[in-house]
Amino acid sequence: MNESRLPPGQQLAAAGKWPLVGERTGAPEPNVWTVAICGAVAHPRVWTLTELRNLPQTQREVDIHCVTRWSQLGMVFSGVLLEQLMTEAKPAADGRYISFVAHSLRNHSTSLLLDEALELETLVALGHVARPLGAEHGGPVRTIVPRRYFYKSLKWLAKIEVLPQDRLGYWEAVAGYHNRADPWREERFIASRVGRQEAAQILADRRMAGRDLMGLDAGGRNLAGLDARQALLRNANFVDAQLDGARFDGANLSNARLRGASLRNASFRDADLEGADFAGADLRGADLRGASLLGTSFMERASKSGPPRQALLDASTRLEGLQIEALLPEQAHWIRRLTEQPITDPPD
Ligand SMILES: Nc1nc2c(c(=O)[nH]1)N[C@H]1C(S)=C(S)[C@@H](COP(=O)(O)O)O[C@H]1N2
Ligand SMILES: [Mo]
Repeated sequence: MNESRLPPGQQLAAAGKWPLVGERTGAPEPNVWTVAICGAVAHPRVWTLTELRNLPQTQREVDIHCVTRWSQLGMVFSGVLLEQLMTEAKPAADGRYISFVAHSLRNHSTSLLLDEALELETLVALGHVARPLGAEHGGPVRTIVPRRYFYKSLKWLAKIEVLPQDRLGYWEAVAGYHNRADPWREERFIASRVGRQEAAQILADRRMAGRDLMGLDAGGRNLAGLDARQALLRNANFVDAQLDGARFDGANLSNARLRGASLRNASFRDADLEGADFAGADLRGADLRGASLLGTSFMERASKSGPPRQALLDASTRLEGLQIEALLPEQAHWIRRLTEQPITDPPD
């Protein structure tokens, strides 16, 4: 079954569905799209798309795993193996890293150890299921790096740089995503940006609004009424915290852990809740309108060790139909059932 192909903490996206994540379009297309190899290589060079298409093509079935907890298995991509291009370019002895740079407004990039990129059989992909790659998914050309979180797969590839030293990619630098990104080891984030003393002070003052507090550890804390509007709380730990009436409007809680938290009447208007975990949390009276819920979980999967933990939601929990559509299938199914049959008593 597919279960064994699913890394820890991931859930399947709906069959045939390929969510859009990150930048939605590249920069305006040049007349002639090229992919350049430069940096620590003996033979820097530039390929046009036609030249890439005329190189030997490889087809691969790849499972993709987004750090925001959705996976899609068996995606079929075709294109040129990075190895082929590197054989022509001949990396120098000191070329240890490889950075892929996008033709996009923010010059998005991501990097890998060169040896690792080759060993993982990185593909410079031109097609998806026998069709040209769609522009929203990085067409005409993107990289596909199997067995790494999908943020290592760059859309709109323009430049491949071989480097003696690593250059941190966009999400790795801005969002604190882990630089190796192995989904089987759940390498989602680097350690917290907040030191222990600073964290203690922040929790004592309860001043979180607008601050960058990635990975903050607030597990088990009493923070009722907290103001964390617009705070950057990716990967923060609020497990079993008391957060009744807390305000997280506009905050980024991507991949935050909120299992078992008490969140009655808390507000998450327009917050980023992608990949956040609310299993067992009390969300009665909470307002989640406008929040993005791709990969968010409210219910854990059934396990041998007992019944799955489920968040407590009822008719007073504010969610829009469209948001429920965006949830992963198992979650959406469960939430729909709940809204038809509201739960009023907390399970024990
Ligand atoms: N140029 C560019 N490439 C990117 C990103 C981005 O924002 N810009 N986001 C990354 C992330 S986080 C993911 S999950 C995948 C999403 O690819 P998709 O939109 O085709 O699903 O692209 C990766 N590559
Ligand atoms: Mo991602």
